[in-house]
Amino acid sequence: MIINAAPYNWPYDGRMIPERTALMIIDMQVDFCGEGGYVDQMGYDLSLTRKAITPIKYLLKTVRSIPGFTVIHTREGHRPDLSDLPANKRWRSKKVGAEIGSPGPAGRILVRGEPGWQIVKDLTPISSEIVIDKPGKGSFYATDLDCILRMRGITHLILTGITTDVCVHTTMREANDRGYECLILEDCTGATDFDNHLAALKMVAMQGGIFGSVSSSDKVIAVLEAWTAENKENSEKIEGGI
Ligand code: C5J
Repeated sequence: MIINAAPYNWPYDGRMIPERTALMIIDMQVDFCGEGGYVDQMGYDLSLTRKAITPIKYLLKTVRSIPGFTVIHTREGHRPDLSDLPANKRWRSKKVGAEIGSPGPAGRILVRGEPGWQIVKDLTPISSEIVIDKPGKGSFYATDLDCILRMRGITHLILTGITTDVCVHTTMREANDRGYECLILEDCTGATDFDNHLAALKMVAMQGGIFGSVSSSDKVIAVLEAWTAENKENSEKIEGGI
């Protein structure tokens, strides 16, 4: 399987193998795209981050139908006692009117277990999917993500979620440095500023794909559906003794 992408068709090695690929859905939490959450409290336009929900939902439906494909959700958040919250992160959030740990309409901001920290209903993980809780922007920092990926033999990552310029980008950079082959989907990501979303995608594509390649969910879905149909046809032929 090869996905039409820019600046190069993905992956570089010409073969996307479901068992070696993970769909990463980063921080699709109420705090980042829901009313009363962290991003809303900071006064940003929620439609810019919410736009990723529907395309991810359709992609997730397709991916869930493919045996062996790993799905990983991440959640940014801190312990209720805030013992994993750096003082500067807290100070900055207070400065913009959304202090991490303080009470808000969606519960304590960016605190684990609170309503705002939950993944939005449309993308609720199912029991076979992995959920990574992270205190930082990158999904590799202070988590067991790398260990889980290596145990499963995963070498290729499809990145979706929010925000394009912060947690998705940080994760993509971390993954790229660890040798994972990354694809980011422009319609399945979003930022608190549209120009930053575009700039983040542009950054990926520089220098021949400095962090990987860029595509969209329709292209991935089309390839996965064609692969499923072909597999079905082949297994029918085997069953029919052809
Ligand atoms: C931010 C994130 N922007 N998930 N977090 O603070 O991108």
